[in-house]
Amino acid sequence: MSKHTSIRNLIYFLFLTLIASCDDGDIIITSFEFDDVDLQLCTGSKENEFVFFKINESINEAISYNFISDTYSETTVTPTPITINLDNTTNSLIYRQFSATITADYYCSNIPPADILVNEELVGASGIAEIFNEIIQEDDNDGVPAEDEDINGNGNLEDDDTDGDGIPNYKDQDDDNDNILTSVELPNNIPDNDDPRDSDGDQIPDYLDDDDDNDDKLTRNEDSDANGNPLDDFLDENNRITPLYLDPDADNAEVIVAPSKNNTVQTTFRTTVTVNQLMFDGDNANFEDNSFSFGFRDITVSITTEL
Ligand SMILES: [Ca+2]
Ligand SMILES: [Ca+2]
Ligand SMILES: [Ca+2]
Ligand SMILES: [Ca+2]
Repeated sequence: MSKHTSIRNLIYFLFLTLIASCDDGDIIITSFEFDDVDLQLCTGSKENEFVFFKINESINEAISYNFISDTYSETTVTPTPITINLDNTTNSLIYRQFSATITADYYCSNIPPADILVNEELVGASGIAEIFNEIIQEDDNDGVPAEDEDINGNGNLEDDDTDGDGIPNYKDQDDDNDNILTSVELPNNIPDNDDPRDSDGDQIPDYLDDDDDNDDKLTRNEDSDANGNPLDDFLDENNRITPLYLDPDADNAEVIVAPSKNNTVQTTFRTTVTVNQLMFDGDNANFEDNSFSFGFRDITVSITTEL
């Protein structure tokens, strides 16, 4: 075969391919390639509308699922999954191929970029979307890793509550209810030594000790100005050296102060989105991925509760 013949054949082949794809007017997809990209979320233009989407930048493709729900929020646990039937209006799964790389703005901005064209589009004809939101992690960020707040060592973090305030230690910013945060009581200021500080040497680390100088006066009551902070109370305000709660020889009177009521927990929510029994029309009626998983999306927020 001459060089010219083979080039001509190639051109002919390309021409045929072009005809086939133009004539068809529809694309044939057997599966989607979005496993390795992050699930993203935007609020839609309609009230209570959410748009979950994944963008595969390397192939200029994206898949989205938009729905309307007055019960879904990223920070609300769904006791049972929310299920919604696709209806192609307010609840749609849409796959698109673009002329260029898109960004999240394509879904999140009210005005989509004008210079990006949709080359191909597939809309799910029917299917059942399942949206599930759960808490996967809670931590008080107090400097003690959650697993180390398993005081009784039984592997269950929920039943360790040193100070009896109803909050398990791994979610309690002040584990001994002495009004000094664990994050403040923990450091021992000794380089290369991870042992928590124990000021009075009673083998109870300060962050779990409600009487840090062992003078039989509760730390939270060694708060002369009763402002809820024992760190700013000294025997001699001019020569501030050791706070009263760490000074066993100070003759300060006890002031009855209640434990602080506010507690802040870093909470990670995970939303998982799946569209089951997914069907397309026409040339894609034999689509194989009829249970399409969008994967999950995590969001971490600070939640402050009042005891
Ligand atoms: Ca804690
Ligand atoms: Ca303490
Ligand atoms: Ca004390
Ligand atoms: Ca004080």
